[in-house]
Amino acid sequence: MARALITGITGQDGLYLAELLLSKGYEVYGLMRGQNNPKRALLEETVPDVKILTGDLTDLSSLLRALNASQPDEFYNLGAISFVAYSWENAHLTSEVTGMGVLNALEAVRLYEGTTGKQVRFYQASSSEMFGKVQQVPQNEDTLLWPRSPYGVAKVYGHYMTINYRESYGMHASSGVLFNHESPRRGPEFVTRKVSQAVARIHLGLQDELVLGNLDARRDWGFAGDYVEAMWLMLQQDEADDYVISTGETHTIRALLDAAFGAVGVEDWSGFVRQDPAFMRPAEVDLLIGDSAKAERKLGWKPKVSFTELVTMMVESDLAEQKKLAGLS
Ligand code: NDP
Ligand code: GDR
Repeated sequence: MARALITGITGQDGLYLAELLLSKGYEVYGLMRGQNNPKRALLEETVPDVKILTGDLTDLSSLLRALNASQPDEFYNLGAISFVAYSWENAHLTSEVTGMGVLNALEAVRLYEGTTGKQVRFYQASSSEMFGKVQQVPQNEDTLLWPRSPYGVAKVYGHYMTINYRESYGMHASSGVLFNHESPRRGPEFVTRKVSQAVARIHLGLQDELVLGNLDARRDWGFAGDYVEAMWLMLQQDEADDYVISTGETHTIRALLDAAFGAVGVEDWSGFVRQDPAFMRPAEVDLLIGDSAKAERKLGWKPKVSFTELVTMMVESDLAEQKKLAGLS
């Protein structure tokens, strides 16, 4: 039975990846941080077969302990401080976790491989935020990186460190440059979920308005369930490599609002949405649109869920959740 260790197990992608690997017959271990993590109950309810180990990406010895306990064939490094807006206020912490945390994970795997003689295939969760200031459209594996946030800078460090460990030590280390991917499990601080939750609440008469920042930014949004399949496919290849994972379509936040309000039959949402500079970023990533031709050619990967299907899925899920919370169902 193949074994996998996932950092970031309590996050959106950790849950989907754990479900995917369990369905393939893997023994799945998840690294969870903190002595009393509030997401433990959700984790145990969603994927009860995951074996939970405690540890933190900033603590190398905890990673080594987790490797020794799980003896994995595959290590998926999904753990990070992942909210871009937060990274300006917590630049040092973001660098420690999202940047240096990758070095700790790679180093732990290298040391583990050295003492056990086993090979561990490594996946690094890199990001389209690394592209930052628009240099080329669409963005692919060769596009110049010009990050625009402390988060983006930290991800660039982790990306190149992954490549460096592959080239220096021959490690099977791959970096997936994933564009935004969403789901009903997306954290409510991210714009898609903030919108789907608010639309559900407005529709049910539980909320009057939705306050947002920049409505003109464009993102290439896909479904998280599709994207974790790409992570797994990368580690099944004979050679480790880097891949852009995206849909190849881009939409503004305004188009997101059209789709989300449209899902509850509202065509003109202008009376419900207010802009507030508090949600604007010191430097914005204006346009993301990915070119995943390499992933399609080499991994046979293509996204399945469309933008409209994704937004509708999220609004419907939030409608059901909000009704339950408000005692309406
Ligand atoms: P989430 O924010 O949902 O999850 C992040 C995970 O990292 C959580 O499990 C969190 O644990 C964990 N974590 C935070 N700090 C630490 C730490 N010090 N040590 C160990 N674990 C820690 O992110 P997603 O699931 O959306 O994303 C997964 C990864 O993919 C992240 O690295 C993200 O940056 C990257 N990515 C995401 C994209 C997206 O669109 N979703 C696109 C491209 C890249 P806790 O619950 O305890 O806070
Ligand atoms: P992003 O996602 O920064 O792309 O990072 P987010 O959903 O936070 O922002 C997307 C765009 O929406 C604009 N926006 C707002 N964003 C938020 N969160 N809240 C608002 O009120 C709001 N109003 C407008 C933003 O300015 C931005 O342009 C996500 C994370 O998952 C990263 O970890 C990941 O690496 C990248 O996607 C790819």
